[in-house]
Amino acid sequence: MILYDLVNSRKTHFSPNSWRVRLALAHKGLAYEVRDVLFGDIPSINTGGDKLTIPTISHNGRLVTDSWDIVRYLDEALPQTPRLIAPGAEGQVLKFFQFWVQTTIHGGIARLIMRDLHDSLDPADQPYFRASREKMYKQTLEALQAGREERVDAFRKSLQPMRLSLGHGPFISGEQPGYADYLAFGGFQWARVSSPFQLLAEDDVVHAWFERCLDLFDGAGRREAPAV
Ligand SMILES: N[C@@H](CCC(=O)N[C@@H](CS)C(=O)NCC(=O)O)C(=O)O
Repeated sequence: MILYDLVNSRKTHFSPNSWRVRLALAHKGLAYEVRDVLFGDIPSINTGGDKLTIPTISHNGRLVTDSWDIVRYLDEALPQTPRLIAPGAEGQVLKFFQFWVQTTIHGGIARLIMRDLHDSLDPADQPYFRASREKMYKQTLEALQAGREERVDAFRKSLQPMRLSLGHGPFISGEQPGYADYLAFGGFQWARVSSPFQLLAEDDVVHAWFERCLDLFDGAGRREAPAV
C-alpha cells in the first residue's frame, strides 16, 4: 500500500485529511509506504484520469482518493481488519460528524493559522497556495489570520460538542479511539505542525484528548515535529 501525502518545507506531513487516514491505517494495523508530494506534484500522480486530492492511496494497483472513500474502501477490501465506518445510519451519522469537523474545526482553524501555514510550505508551493486560498476565502491570507488573539476564544467555544462528548469517556468514540477521533485529530494535527499559535487552553479537556491522540499507535502523531 502506498499513501501519497503532502509535505511542507520541513518535510513534515501536515494534511488534516491525510492524518485521519494515517490513524485509520494504524488502527487497522496496516503497513504502508509514504510518497511525499508537494501541491504542484498532485496532477502527476494520475496523469490520465480524474483529478486527485490528498490523501490518495494505491492498493493492488488501484488508486483511491478522498479520505472517506479510502476508509470505506479499506473496510470493504480488508474485512479481516477492524471496521471503522459502520454500514447504514451509524455510518451516516459519522459522515455528519465529518462535515462538522470540516466546517467548525478546519474552517475555524484556517481563519487562525492560514498565513503561518503558507509560510511553512515549500517555496515552490507558496504562490499556488496563496492564489487558491485567497480565491477561496475572498481575502488575503494576512487579513484572514489578523486579530486571531481576539478570535481564538470564539473558536474554543465552538468546540463545546467535543467537550460534552469527552465527558463520557477518554475518546469521542468512547473507551477506545475510533474514526470520529481520527477525523477531529486531523484538524488539530494540521495546526500543530503548521503554526506555533496556541489553539487550545492547556486546561481544556479537548487539549487532554489531543495529547492522548498524539500518543496513539506508539506516538505516530507525536513523531511529526510541531511548528516553532
Ligand atoms: N474530501 C477530500 C478533501 C481532500 C483535500 O482537499 N485535500 C487537500 C489537501 S489537505 C488537497 O489535496 N488539495 C489540493 C489542492 O488544493 O490543490 C478528503 O477528505 O480526502
